[in-house]
Amino acid sequence: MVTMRHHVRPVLTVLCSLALLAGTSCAGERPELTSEIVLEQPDPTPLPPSTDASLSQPLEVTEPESSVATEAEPSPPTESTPQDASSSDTAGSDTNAVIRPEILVIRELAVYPHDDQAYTQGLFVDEGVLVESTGQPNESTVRRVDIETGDIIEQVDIPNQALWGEGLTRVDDMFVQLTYLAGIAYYWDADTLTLIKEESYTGEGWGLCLDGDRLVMTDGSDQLFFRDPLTFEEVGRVTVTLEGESLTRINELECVDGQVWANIFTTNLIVRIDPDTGIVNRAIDATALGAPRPATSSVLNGIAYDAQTETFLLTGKDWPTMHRVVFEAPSS
Ligand SMILES: [Ca+2]
Repeated sequence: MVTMRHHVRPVLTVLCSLALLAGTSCAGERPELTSEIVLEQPDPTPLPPSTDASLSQPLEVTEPESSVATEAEPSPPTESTPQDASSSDTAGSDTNAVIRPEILVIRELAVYPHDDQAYTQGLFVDEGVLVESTGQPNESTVRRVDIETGDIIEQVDIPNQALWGEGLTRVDDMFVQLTYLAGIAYYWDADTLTLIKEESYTGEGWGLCLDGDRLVMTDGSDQLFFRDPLTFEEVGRVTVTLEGESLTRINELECVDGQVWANIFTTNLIVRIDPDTGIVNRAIDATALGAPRPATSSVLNGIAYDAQTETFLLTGKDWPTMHRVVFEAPSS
């Protein structure tokens, strides 16, 4: 049993409601996924700005954290404990304290066209040009896209059209692209989009980004997997927690300045994760984008950081729009 101060419970409740309304969970109740299922669109419940000064206090728990990764996941690493969150801005001194994320809001700077036939699975900005990985059998591609016009500059199909393209990032002079269930990582020449090599891995492939000298990868669970960028060998992993509870269905990723931004599958929730601890230290409700969504499968997915403008680009599966945004503290 975990008890919380009544005045902070709504924060976790609202955040988790985004996932729960979409059939997912913040509490580690991960459904079995045998395919990239289509779920109902999340209820567009807006996340109110956090203006309650009392929310700056950490949650209190009566028992040490022990419920993380109770699924058939591999054992979590020992470093995944709230008290190790020294890099979090909200870290407390209580060894039982639960780190609570800062709630940010989206400020939209521009809206651009996006191919509404692009089932976006990976999104990356490469020197001002979008590089996008799309999924679905017979529709999986790697493409270069003009950010502002949405025009496809160059596109190649993945070699096996029975597979799904998934997360994508850049490593040296290559783009690395996951596949959903095949355990294959494609390495593409970043200049010519020709296939250089393949590496293999175990399990599902969802999101991918490069954090310094290691890849960060998700598989739909509550784990961030760290891999060698060239051999794809696993070099570590961490369990992701939101207010002390396992956070599952972590999808598309973006590594920025040592932190990992992530879409949470089938929700409008975007989080920032400290990869050293797995703790979510920022949370954003992207419902405010108000993007047209042509189908129930058209969930928010695709987050890329444009270093030239210090902005993020967000889109979704088959969304007709791409959104340039910044995340910031709510105005008081
Ligand atoms: Ca990305």
